[in-house]
Amino acid sequence: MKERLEELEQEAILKVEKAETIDALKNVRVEYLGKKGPITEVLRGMGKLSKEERPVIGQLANEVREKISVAIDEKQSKLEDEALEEQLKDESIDVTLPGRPVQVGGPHLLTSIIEEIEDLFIGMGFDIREGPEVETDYYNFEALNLPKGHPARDMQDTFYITEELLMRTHTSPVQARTMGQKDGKEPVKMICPGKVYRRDTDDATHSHQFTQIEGLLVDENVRMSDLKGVLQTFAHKMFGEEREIRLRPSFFPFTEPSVEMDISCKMCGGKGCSVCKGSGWIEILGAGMVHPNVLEMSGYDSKKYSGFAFGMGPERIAMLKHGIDDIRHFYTNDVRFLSQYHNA
Ligand code: 2NL
Repeated sequence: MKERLEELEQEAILKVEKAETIDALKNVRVEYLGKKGPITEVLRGMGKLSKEERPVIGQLANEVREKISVAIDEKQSKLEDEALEEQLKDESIDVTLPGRPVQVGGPHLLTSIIEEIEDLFIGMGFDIREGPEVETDYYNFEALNLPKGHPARDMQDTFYITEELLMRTHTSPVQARTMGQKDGKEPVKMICPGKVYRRDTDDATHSHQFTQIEGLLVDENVRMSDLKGVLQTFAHKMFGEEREIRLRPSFFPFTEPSVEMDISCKMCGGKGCSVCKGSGWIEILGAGMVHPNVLEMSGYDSKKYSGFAFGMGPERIAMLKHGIDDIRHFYTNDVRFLSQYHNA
């Protein structure tokens, strides 16, 4: 019996060593230490032994059982440690790996252009003003020397809400409102960016909704040379110091005299090319000295006060600056177009 127990011990220890999984180890435990196991069987047969042998074999059987049990427990915790180690290795995060790229948005090109123009004029001491997009006939037309029936109204046909309310056709009403607030006493030095509307058929260069930035400076002794100096500074900052400007006579109902400003063509340096259509000059804005009627209607004494005003289209400025050939690109919001200008 003693030999049998020693044999069982060796056998079991060998199986414990060979067990590579927790399940396999569990089977060894059941096989050797279970109720139907060989050690239990040995103990059951002890009745045949002599009085002297019984405690010796009993003690040995318990020792063998204990040794096998300890071996199984040790192996068990070793396997569990290994499993945990493995799991931690699988679940570990490499914090040095680059992150997944996230699509980052940015300002719309028109927003960037408008903010750039705003910054230039803020730098020259102009305020930024905003006003309603649904306007009265009075502020959109009357106050700007465009009485009912004036032929220039046809050019600015728009979306009417009622007889007297309409979508503004330009940002000039913001200027008329601002002058009105000053009671004809204080100077005005402002620009007003915003959306405007006209009843137009959309194509590569026309849109029924677009943006405008107008500027107005009213004070005592404001002259045409002030207009020229401010607009030249603007052109140099916006398009480059090497660009020249040119003022051509024009007509607007709200200014007299009126001019259109061109900048020299960068593509050909003034020689004439396809961009400037052979002339060497590119038109960028309209301007003029504020018509005395407009000053008087807003409460200014036109003998004491004078002013200049100008208006430009940010779409056109952006198209010239970036060589964009279709105004509809600004409004159709194709990210393949827009994302090109996120750092513009
Ligand atoms: C253009 C031309 C212009 C003005 C806008 C203006 C406003 C007041 C008084 C006088 Cl309140 N004038 N605005 C003057 C001349 C030209 O815009 O081609 N815009 C895109």
